[in-house]
Amino acid sequence: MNTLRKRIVFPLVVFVCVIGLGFAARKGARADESDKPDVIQIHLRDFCDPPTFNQAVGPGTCIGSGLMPFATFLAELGEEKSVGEWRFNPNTIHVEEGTKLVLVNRGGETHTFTKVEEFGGGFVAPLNAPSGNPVPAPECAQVLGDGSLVPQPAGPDNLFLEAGETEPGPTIGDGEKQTRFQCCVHPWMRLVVNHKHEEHQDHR
Ligand SMILES: [Cu+2]
Repeated sequence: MNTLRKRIVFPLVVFVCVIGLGFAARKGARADESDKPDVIQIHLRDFCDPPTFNQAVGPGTCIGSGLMPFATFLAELGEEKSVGEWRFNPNTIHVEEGTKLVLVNRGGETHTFTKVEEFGGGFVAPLNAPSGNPVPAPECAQVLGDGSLVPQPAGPDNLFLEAGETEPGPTIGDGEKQTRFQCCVHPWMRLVVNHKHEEHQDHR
């Protein structure tokens, strides 16, 4: 019995140890390549309450388990020019060129992740003025002759993420000091990407 156990257990222990060592070695090698992660997740967040949002804006506007009623959302927007629960998290990052962003919509609404030259309003007029962004960013919306706004088509620099969706985002390119991204629905949802390489050059 004892011998049988040795025959089975000992090789098993050796096998597990070898696998473990292999794992550790691979991890070490990866850590040596770069001490910075080259992929950063950006969470797109909101806290919309489905019944009140869907009643006010339209069916399907909000899904999930958020708890902020539409009236509270509007009240906070009016007072603060933003609603804290609606945000990109993080909202500022310092990264090396070549860093890939991965976008995760953790909220209940659709958000866009749009690269803009300058921050501005989005394509939902009723959210632009109260948030202090009366002029839409051209990357977000086209302004028609009658003043109405038309969303710009989706593309690699203008990603639309539905609730719960995860998508690969842009890769941070070179030659720029800073890149700005915003949501074209909720224009106070913003991300500033500072490029490390360029930053060092500035301080010389
Ligand atoms: Cu949004």
